[in-house]
Amino acid sequence: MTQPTYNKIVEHKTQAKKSFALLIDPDKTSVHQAKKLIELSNNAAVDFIFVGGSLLITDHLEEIVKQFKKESNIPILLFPGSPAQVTPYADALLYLSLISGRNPELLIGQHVISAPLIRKSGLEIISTGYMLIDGGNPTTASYISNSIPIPADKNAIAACTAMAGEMLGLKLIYLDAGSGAMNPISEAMISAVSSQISIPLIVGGGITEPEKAYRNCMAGADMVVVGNAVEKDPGLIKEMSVAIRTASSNPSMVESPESNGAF
Ligand code: 1GP
Repeated sequence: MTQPTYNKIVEHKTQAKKSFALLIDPDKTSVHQAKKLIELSNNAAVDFIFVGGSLLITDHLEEIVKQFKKESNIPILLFPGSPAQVTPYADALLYLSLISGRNPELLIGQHVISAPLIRKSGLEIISTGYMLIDGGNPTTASYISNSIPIPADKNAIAACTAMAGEMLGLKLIYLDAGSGAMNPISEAMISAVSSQISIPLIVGGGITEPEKAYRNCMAGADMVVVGNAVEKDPGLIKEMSVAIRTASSNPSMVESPESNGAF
């Protein structure tokens, strides 16, 4: 099966081009607001759109995805909190395994139940090692997942978890402090993880400042995800995009695994 969306993510990484993903949570975004976000995303050259959330109270996820497909060429990746959040109209699905937790349901259980449905959807499937990191406050993701996030200062645990994910064959690692996290993930942890893996690294959760998005990229994030802050101030889309693009033109601060002394 072809993997155009994943290939694009890898291509960006190979070219040291940092990616900006805008997260749209259908529970917090009306179809009308989504239309505005499409326009802003097109203008700011957002690289990817993630759609999903930990809960799904509303029923317009599919409508938002269709609207985006109609008015934008930006690839749409489903970022599902549950198998209920799957629609064939997106480009790809982040097939998340919560490798930071020890809840078997989110490591493999839900996947077994949803596998036939997901295959039938025809979506491009991107297996993703999803890692929740403590962001200083309980987030919906940490509560719903019934798992303990990795402590924010345990960089070696995060690095080893990501390494294991890569060696198990996962294609992306997503470090997430959870939507609306009080503390975003530290650059030290991003750097420790990034230096130990070769697959693309996504970082999100609690990023409210373009400067932080820039620093995350410089620390080794290949893609930065922002949701909550943009819901509050859609004007940030442009600023985040500029900051992430600026990082693409500067050499990353990531050291090689041999020299960084992570262990
Ligand atoms: C959450 O990483 C995403 O899963 C984005 O987080 O909504 O806090 O930007 P925010």
